[in-house]
Order: sequence, then C-alpha cells, then structure tokens
Amino acid sequence: SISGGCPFTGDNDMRKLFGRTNRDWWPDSLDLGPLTQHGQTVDPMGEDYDYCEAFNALDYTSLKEDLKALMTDSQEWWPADYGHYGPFFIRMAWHAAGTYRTGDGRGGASSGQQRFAPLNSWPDNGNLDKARRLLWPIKKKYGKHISWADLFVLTGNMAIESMGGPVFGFGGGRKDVFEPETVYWGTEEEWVDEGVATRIIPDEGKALENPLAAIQMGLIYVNPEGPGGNPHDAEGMARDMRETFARMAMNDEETVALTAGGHAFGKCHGAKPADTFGKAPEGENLHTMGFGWLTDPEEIGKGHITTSGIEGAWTPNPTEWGNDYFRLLFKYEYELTESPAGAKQWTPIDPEEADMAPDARDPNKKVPTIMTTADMALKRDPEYRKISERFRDDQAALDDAFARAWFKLTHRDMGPKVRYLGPDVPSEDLIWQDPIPAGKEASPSAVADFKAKVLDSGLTVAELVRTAFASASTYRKSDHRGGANGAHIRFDEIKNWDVNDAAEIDKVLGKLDGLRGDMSMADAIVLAGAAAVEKAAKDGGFDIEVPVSTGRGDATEDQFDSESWEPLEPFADGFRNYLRTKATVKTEDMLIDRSDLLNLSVPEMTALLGGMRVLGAVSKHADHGDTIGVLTEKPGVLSNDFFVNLLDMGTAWEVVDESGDEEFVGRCRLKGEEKWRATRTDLVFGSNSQLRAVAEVYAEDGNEEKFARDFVKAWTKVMEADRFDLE
Ligand code: HEB
Repeated sequence: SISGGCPFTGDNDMRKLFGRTNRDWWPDSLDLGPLTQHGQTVDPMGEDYDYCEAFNALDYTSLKEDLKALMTDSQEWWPADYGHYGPFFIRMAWHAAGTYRTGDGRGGASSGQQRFAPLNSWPDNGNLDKARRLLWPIKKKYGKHISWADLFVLTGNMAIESMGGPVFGFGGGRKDVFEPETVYWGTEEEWVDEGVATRIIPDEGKALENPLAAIQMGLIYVNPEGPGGNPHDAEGMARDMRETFARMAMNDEETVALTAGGHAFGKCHGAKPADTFGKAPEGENLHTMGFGWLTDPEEIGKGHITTSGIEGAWTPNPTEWGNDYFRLLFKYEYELTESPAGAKQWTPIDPEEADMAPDARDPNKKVPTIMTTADMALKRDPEYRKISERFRDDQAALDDAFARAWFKLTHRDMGPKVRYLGPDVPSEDLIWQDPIPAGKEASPSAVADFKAKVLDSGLTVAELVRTAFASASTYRKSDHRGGANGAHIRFDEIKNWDVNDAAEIDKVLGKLDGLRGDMSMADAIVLAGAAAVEKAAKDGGFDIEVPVSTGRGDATEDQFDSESWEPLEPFADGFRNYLRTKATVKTEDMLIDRSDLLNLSVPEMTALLGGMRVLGAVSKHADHGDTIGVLTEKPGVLSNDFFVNLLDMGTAWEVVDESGDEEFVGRCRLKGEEKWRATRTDLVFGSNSQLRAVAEVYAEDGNEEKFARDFVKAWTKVMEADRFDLE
C-alpha cells in the first residue's frame, strides 16, 4: 500500500522540516520578521478577545440572510456565472478545508489560512482571491463576531443550501490567525503549472511522501487532467484520487459523493490560454492590492475567465442541486477534447439539446457539458463506478452521503464536538469526532485518597510518568485530536505503539483500575502521573502541587475508530527519547515538530524534556536502552541535573553509533571514563545556541525551584491540552 509507512522519508528527500517556505517562493515579499521577535504577536485582537464569546453574540440569522442575498448580488468587477456565486463559494470552502491531511493534522479550514501565502497563491486556488473579496463587505459588517475561517465554511454551506442542496449542519469556532502557519507542503521548487513532477509514480517506485496529501506542488488534491496531465491513465487517476482523499480522511463513498455533489454545481474556466493573465497574488505589483491572476476587465465582462484551464459546466443546471451529473456521466460516451486554454477534458458525444449547459453569461446560448479526467474516474474505476451507479439510482442516498461528507470535510480539523458553536450543530455524534462520554469531577478527598494509594502501590515514578505521558501526548493541536481524555491508551491499537511499553502500561492500568473507585480511567491515569510528579518534586526538596482538572470520560470500543488513530502514532518522541528509525529529517527537527503539535513554547519544551529525563521516563523502545539521556545520579527525583550535567565542561561528547550520529557517549574530559549516554535530542540543548541559552537558565544555581515549577506547568499543559470541555 502507498499510504502509511514512514513519514519524512520517501523519494522527495526531505531534508528540511518545513520544505520550501514563503521566502523561498517570494523572496521579495515584505518581511515582518523584525516585528515578530521577542515573542511579539501579530494578532491585533488582543488577549481579552474571546472568539467563542464573540461568536455567541453574533446575529447568526441575519448573517445567513446576508450570505444568501450575496449569492445573487453579481458585481461588475467579477460577475457571477449564471448570476449565482454559489458554485464559486463552494469551491472556495472546499479548497479551504481540502488542505487538511491526516498525517500531521495540519492544513484544513480551521484558521483561515487561505488568506495567506502560500495558499493564497497556489495555482489550484486560482481566482479564489475574488471569492474572498466578494465576502469582505459581510466580514466587515459582522467583524469580530465571525472569523474568516468560519465565514468560508458557512458561506459554502449557504451556497449549497441556496441552490437546493442538502446540508447536514454547521459548527462555528474557528479562530483566525494573522500569519501563515508553518506547514510542510513539500520540497519541490516549481508549481504544478510550471511542470513540477507528480508525486506518485509506481513504475519508478515513487510513493506520496507523508504527511503530504496532494499529488503535485500547488494542488489541493489531484491533477484534474490525469496523473501528470495524462488523461488516458484511468487507473492512475483513480489511484491518485483514492490516495489523496484517504489522506483527507475520506473513503471511496465519501470521495464519490463529494466530487459528484460538488460538480453538480458551477463550471470550469478555461476560455483563454493561461498566458493571458498575470501573476498569483503574492508576487503581484503593489497597486493590485493583493489581487492576482489579473484578467482584462473587458474579458471578465464577457466571461472570458481562465482558472484551471478546463472549460465548461458538468450539468445542464449548474446552479441547482440534482442528479444530472451522474445521469449524464452514464448516459453518454465521452470523448477527449481540448479547451480553448489547451486543457485536456471530456465532452459527451452527440448530446441532446436538453442536456447541454447554458452559457455562463447568456442563458439563451447552449454549450456542451464536460467532465474532467478526475470525473471520468467515477465511471472508469470499478469501485467508484459501483458507488456512482448506486447514487445515480438513489437520490436520497446521494443527498445523505454528500451532506455528511461535506460536513466532515469542513469540520474534520476542529476536534471534539464540544468545540463547535452555534445553533446549527447537529445533535448526532459522529465517529470521526472521537466522541467521549461526559465524565464527572472527583471530590478533593477522593483525589487525595487515590493519589496516596497510587504512591503506595509499588509503581515507580518512571512507570507512572511514562503511562500518563503516553496517554496525554497523543494530542495534536493541528486537528485537536488525541489526548488523555477518553483514555484511548487502554485500547490495544494505541497501547501497542512502538513508542509505548505495552506490558508496563498493562501493569500500571491494572493497578490503577483496582484503586480508582468510580473515577474514570482517563482521570486516574492523569492523577497517578500527578502523584508521581509531586513525589519526585518532594524528593527533590520542593513542595509543588500538580493541578489536575478531573472530569474526563472513558471512550468505549464503539467510539474508537482505530484506523483513524493510526496517523497519531509518533515516529519520534523526543520527550521520551524515542526514534523509530533514522529518517532524512533530523531527529531534533522532529522534537520541534512534536512540541509544536503539543502547543509548547521553547522554554516549555526545554523544561518538559529535562524533567522527563531526570524522572527516568525515556522509552524502553529507544534503540539505545532505557537510561539514555537520563543525566542524573538520582533518577526519579525532580532536579535540574539534566541541564547541569549536559552543560558541564568536565564532560566531552563523542559519537558512539557507527551507523550514524544518533547516539553519543559523554566521557570525563580528564580521565576518559564513560559518564553518560545521550542522543541528538539531548545534545541539541547544549549545541544549539538558543536552546543552550534556555538550558543555562535551568542549570543555574538558584533556579532549581524555577525549573521544577516550569516543568510542572509544561507537564500540566500537556495533560490538560484536550480539555475543551472546561473552557
Ligand atoms: Fe471541483 C470546480 C477539479 C473535487 C466543488 N473542480 C472545479 C474545477 C476543477 C475541479 C478543475 C474548475 C475550476 C475553475 O474554475 O476552472 N474538483 C476537481 C477535482 C476534484 C474536485 C480534480 C477531485 C476529484 N470539487 C471537488 C469537490 C468539491 C468540488 C470534492 C466540493 C464538494 N469544483 C467544485 C465546484 C466547482 C469546482 C463547486 C465550480 C466552481 C465555480 O463554478 O466557480
């Protein structure tokens, strides 16, 4: 199988964690870097701004009415095809959401990234700058009460609804960011329209690198003209769709429903050769004010627009929901043709007049409908075909499948349902939301009693800390999945991850289960970790309380979709000094990636890692044994020894590992005897000048207690990262 496997490896030899950056693509664009130093924020909303509160005070009904009116309020500077912007807005919302990938949970609709480079200038997002500007008067009117991110999705919903399509629901709560997020989009130095290679070529052994989910640089998903632009490769087309949609968390049925349902609406734009329009927004002249892909206004008036280069509508009724897409797809044989812009597309042979589409500007004029090579896969691929035929014959099934798949597409990266806001949140629980039954708060006396029993149980600090961390550290802020709530660590599929020690977890959970009374397992695991950290701090001479908000629930087997958890398994976990195998990307880069997903700052990452080491909480499955990086004589005691010993000039470090530079030995500089073993992830806190500066703070005399307290704060942040129910 192409999917799964090892992230950060593959044929696009990924040497940099974040691949090609905006600065690489647009070296001349304005650099705000100087103003974002020293922790200064780019967010103008200020710390007091609470988006949930603002959204809840939104006049939702009137916003929806305004959006509905906007659909047919055609503007001269960008007239609506068929007098209706609906299809255009659906594409905008779909492209906002469609960058989501399960591999690292990044991308997606949840922060309004389409406003920023590189996404605002991806070839596949052509002309969506116009769609966002059409929305500006509404964004302006509702201001702080609706984020761009929510507005994109809600507008897509309203577009579907206003054309008679089925809608499953809407949850608000996507808070805007004010800068591009750092996401790995690939290393290629050309865009799809500049001829960059396709990423899956089985004959050459090329598979789609993880976590990427698009087939070429600058696309959201597949090339509509076929693999690498080849319309004859029917098998490859279906393969590419299956793979890219799977990485968007979509199965075959969802893929067919989404594509066919989406293309019930609107048209493709390829009226002129692509060289007749200007640069993408990010590289355009200042006075174009963020607009790109400029077309002569007169040509715009005539509807001579080029976006994808493909030209034509899929159905005779491009602004009405219905089943014409499948009806036509199966009624006609299609032949390969070329658009005026030179794109490969498919046209029905001898269409009846009634099956022709209206011209986008002149309803009295009829033009042929089209299919892209991607659409043709829905009948050329045997599996897709079965589903397509079923949908052709069962409108209600298509309605339901499309509405649900659209809801999933646009909400997949929002995490648990408690994060959804507004009156249109569907009451039905969906498996991909990782539902968790409501928990209940434990009384202070029950907590104290439980913690005392745990410390008396014979379980070690390292065992308890490792188990709690294994449970909580599955969290990723990118799509708000994972975390300690639900106690998914109980399930074999998670427990047996290579980073974990299943036997140890069984032992710990078994004991905790006997002690927890009516507390949830999820709470028990976190409380036991807290008890261990408190003991370790006490043994280090500090009386520090580790706060725990109880009230977690335990997910049932039915609520656990094991397959959808697979991408949450860490390839590397620097906090436990774990690395599955050496990858092309540097191990310390993967620590940064993991810390980012855990939403940690540099000092938080540093304190957490140093604390985990002295507590002895390294993975037993690290290649290097379970004491590597534990730079202390008294493991299990919370001290700043890791930093003191790491920075000690009495130790000289050298590579021990023949196969590479992953393992190091620290020897007494004078006598040469071995003192410590450590990994890249450890030594980077001494070698990197910025990390060293932070490590120095924690090693300094007088900062022992500060370190212990900072560790507890970072630990608590990870333990509580998924407690959206508390906010
Ligand atoms: Fe789509 C459009 C492709 C899926 C929805 N698309 C379109 C186009 C193309 C495509 C090429 C054209 C653009 C221009 O303008 O030129 N798609 C595609 C592909 C795929 C898809 C290849 C995969 C298979 N879609 C989809 C989905 C959805 C959609 C999923 C939703 C759901 N689209 C859409 C719409 C449109 C489009 C609505 C129209 C727009 C307008 O009209 O403007």
